[in-house]
Amino acid sequence: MAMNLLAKARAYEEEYGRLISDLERPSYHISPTVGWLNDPNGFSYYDGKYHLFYQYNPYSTQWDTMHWGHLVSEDLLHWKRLPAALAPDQEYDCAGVFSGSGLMAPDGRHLLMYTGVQIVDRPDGGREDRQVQCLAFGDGTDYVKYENNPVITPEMLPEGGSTVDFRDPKIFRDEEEGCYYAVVGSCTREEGGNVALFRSRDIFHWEFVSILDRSEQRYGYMWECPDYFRIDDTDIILISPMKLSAEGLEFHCGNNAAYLTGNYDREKHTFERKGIFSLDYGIDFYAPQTMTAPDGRRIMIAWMQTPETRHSQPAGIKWFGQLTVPRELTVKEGRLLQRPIRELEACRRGRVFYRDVLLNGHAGLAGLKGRCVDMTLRVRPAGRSLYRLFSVRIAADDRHYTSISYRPGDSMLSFDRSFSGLNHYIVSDRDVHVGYREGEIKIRILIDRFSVEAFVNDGEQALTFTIYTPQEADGIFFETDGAALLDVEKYDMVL
Ligand code: DQQ
Repeated sequence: MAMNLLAKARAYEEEYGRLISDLERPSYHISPTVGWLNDPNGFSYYDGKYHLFYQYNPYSTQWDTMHWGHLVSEDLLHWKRLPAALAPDQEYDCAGVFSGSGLMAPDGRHLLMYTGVQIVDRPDGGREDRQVQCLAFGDGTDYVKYENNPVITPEMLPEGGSTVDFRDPKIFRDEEEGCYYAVVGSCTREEGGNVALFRSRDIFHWEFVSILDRSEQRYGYMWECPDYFRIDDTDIILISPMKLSAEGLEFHCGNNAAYLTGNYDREKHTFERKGIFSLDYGIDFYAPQTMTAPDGRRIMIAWMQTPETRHSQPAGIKWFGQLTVPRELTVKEGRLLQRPIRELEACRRGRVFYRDVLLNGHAGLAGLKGRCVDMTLRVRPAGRSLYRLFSVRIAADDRHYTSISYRPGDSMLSFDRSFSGLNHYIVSDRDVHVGYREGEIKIRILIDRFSVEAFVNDGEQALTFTIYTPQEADGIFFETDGAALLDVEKYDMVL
């Protein structure tokens, strides 16, 4: 059975993946070989290459029994598709090979740690998931599951730990201690989501250490896809909390992606939280995962969709689900900054540059159009009076546009994709407060065929959303209420 499911998935993606032309896909964002993609998994550097796996159902564009798809790259930019890495072919993972992480094992093999899901009988006669943490080892292409899986079971959690919601191990090595830790997403009925910490000396035998942080019924009932890392002197935990209630403009209702800042006490294994913030103020961003590049950069990548928008698919699409561009993370004044990886700049072609363009009303500029674009806008008041509104419309034609608008009077940035061609009744607009700089704002916008990622004021905030506007809609226009000066630097992205 073991070989069959993986061999079947590999044969399927080989046969049907080739039927999808490059033009039907995003140009510089990752999409599945065929079928469905969700969370990034196993993001790691192994044997001189970046490896990136993803939650994968090759057989349809809907979420179903999860496999792991696989890509490899030397520069985080050009990705080569490899055959599917894991299939749900064991008793303990037959209902899905859920999310997890990757690392080089002590013996030099590539180690994947993932959640195995099985459906079991409940004492009351019902059926429910049972989620356990498992290992697989490989050479960078082929992986074999560990014969003594699972290595972490929910019974190792303190009393009240869920056997149903216990998933997404992120493994990391503590060089000083010479051991391994894994953070795992979990929850209790009383407190909601939490992050559980486990430790191992040899990666095979694990012990529960502590609960690092918890929702206390304020930030969602379950925390998925946790990650932990330290940048400068700040400890950061990433979480994907499920079913949050909106809080101001920071969190929206439903599934969010958030980060916790604070201090991790390495002796007591406690985390003292200082802040909790949204990771992305757009609509389609979930389940991020990070890795450390060989040069020390902390790089994050995320699923560019959320569970809520998973059914809003254009008719006839042969793939569904994209990943964001990899983003470099740094910390400034206790907050994360996110910038697209610098490697992306190698794709820039055909520079168009304008300085000090006086805008007052509606304007288009020669050379500004495109659906695979990296464009930076700098806007500021023209003279002493403050403009009331600046707006850029992208992916525009006479029926469609997607807009990003800034109102300096109340430091509000808004985007709206209502006219991007999707005919589903889904959330299409969002507002976010941005830092006030005397009416100045800088926005870097990455447009790909099916998405927009905006980075505000050098990465202080990011907003990500998908668009399925017809590709012919490639106009870029500006609109102001009041006079403003604009600098534009725009490149076509050619991979
Ligand atoms: N997706 C995976 C889970 C994870 C969720 C299943 C987050 O492991 O918790 O496809 O999107």
